[in-house]
Amino acid sequence: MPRVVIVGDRNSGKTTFLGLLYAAQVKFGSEKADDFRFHASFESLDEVSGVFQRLMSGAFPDSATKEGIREVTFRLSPPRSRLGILGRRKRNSVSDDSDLFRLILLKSFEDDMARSLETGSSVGHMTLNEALVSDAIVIMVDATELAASDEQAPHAPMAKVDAAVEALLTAIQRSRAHGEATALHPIFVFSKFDRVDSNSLRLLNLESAPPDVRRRGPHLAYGRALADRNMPKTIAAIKARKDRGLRFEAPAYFFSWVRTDKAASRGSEKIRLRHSGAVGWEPDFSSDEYLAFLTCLGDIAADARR
Ligand SMILES: Nc1nc2c(ncn2[C@@H]2O[C@H](COP(=O)(O)OP(=O)(O)OP(=O)(O)O)[C@@H](O)[C@H]2O)c(=O)[nH]1
Ligand SMILES: [Mg+2]
Repeated sequence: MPRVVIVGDRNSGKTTFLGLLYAAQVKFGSEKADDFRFHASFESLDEVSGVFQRLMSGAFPDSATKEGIREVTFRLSPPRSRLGILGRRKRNSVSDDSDLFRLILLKSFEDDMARSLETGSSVGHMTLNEALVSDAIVIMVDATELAASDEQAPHAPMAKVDAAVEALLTAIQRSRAHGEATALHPIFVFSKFDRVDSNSLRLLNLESAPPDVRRRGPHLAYGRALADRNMPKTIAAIKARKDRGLRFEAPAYFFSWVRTDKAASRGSEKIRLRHSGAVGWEPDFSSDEYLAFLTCLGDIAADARR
């Protein structure tokens, strides 16, 4: 079962991401029934659908649900077109065409990493153990914290996250150095992109919004520019070539946003809903990016089977 570990700063949008992933499942599960099937497993369904229902009522996850979710299991069926090769394999049942994923949220990630960086001790056991055997690592980058000017560089809010992720990757690298060659897929997800500071984009001569995800080259270049500038240590760790053991694949980049309106109560935001043919209503979010993300996971699973 492919394992996907999600890491990110506190309040970086991890739970919202899971809720929107569920929304994407609802959307594509009904619009493209035969292309995409994504079911939250029974154990995690209540919690994830709880977050989803909250989003549908216009609210972000509350602190109660924030505490709850640690892990989500879901099933993802590859699009029919990709079943060509698989179809030739002997399969016991139809459901075998799909992949069961484990999405694991590393809760104590930031604290764990900070502690080990300060004290020079090794990374917390739990954190490492979960990440050790993962096939992909989703690095949640809060787009509202991207560097907006050059002066900020050494003290950028992102520097701490960068150092923490670098430390995690290095630890994974070390622990897998003597094992058989394996691959780990780094996936950057830039969250809250509706709230990105235009200065942090202008700093890198980037357009005010990422290119359509179907324009693969420009989309990749856009994500790469942001990660290179804001997560330099992590990128260096990914690029460091090793002769043996773990191999980091080229990173993938996705952008998450949801449209919001000012709510009546001060300071809070309300999620805007939009009409959607199949489901009626859904949050107004970057569903194309989520579909591409799910496709990316499908490819990773197909890779792992080979
Ligand atoms: N405008 C906007 N705000 C967002 C978005 N995603 C998250 N937020 C804001 O960020 C807050 C935190 O989001 P969560 O999804 O709870 O973040 P988290 O990483 O799960 O937080 P913890 O579990 O507490 O570490 C939300 O309450 C929203 O205010 C987004 O796409 N757009
Ligand atoms: Mg959360």
